Amino acid sequence: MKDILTASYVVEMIRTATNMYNHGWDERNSGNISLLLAESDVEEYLDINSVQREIPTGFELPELDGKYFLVTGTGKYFKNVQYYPARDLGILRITDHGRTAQLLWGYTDGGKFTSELPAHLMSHAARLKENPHNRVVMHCHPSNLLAMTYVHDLDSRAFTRTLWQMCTECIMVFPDGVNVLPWMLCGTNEIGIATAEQMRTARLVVWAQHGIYGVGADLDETFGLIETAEKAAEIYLKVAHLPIRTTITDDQLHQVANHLNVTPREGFLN
Ligand code: 2HA
Ligand code: ZN
Repeated sequence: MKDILTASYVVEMIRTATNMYNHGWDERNSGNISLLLAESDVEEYLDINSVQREIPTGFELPELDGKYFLVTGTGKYFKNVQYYPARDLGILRITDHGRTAQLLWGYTDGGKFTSELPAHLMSHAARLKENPHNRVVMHCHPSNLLAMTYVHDLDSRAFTRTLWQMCTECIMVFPDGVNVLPWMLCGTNEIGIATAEQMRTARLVVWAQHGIYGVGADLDETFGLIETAEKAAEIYLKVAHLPIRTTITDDQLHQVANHLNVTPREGFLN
């Protein structure tokens, strides 16, 4: 069997966590990533009949039974993942109607999956219904998006419109917009259910005064989605306190969308 540390999905996960840390999005133990794996991807590197431990998830989600995920560990620092991947990452198989995660590899210090597993797995289930190619759920604490939730209207339409107006290509990268949840207690099934519900209509969900969730078909695409929204929030914070003399109009946003063949979220443009 091949060495799991050479698997492209493990290598990419390590690079992504490191890059997110270097962007300042994941201070201390913040942030978490989950990546859906095909059984064939896992079998190449691990004996899938050799379960190291069974860990209760604390919720039910029958539609993910039999699915495999590479998931960052709870309490682990993204800056360290590159040095201790077998300790800070784990490969899980979901069973028992979603109630149990079978650990096949990782969390070697006796640790377990991220405290935000409910939001991750519920978001995977919700997004797979919208896009069968979805593989990634990513959470982090980018400073500008977070800051924006203190000074901007938290209505999803208003928040999205502001981001779209900050950089011409935002509407191309997230035509489905951004959904915003008010402050809620993190790490709970309740915030997981609320996040998954918002994921039905957008691939980005902001948690006010906390951070953001992004989803996508691969790690690069999902990173790029969050990166683009964070850049727009940065521009917003640079200009919000200055007299605004010009902006991107709705007519211009329609022109960009038509030119790039994307459909903006229904009702978000005038
Ligand atoms: O501790 O970011 O939301 C990881 C988190 C919790
Ligand atoms: Zn967080």
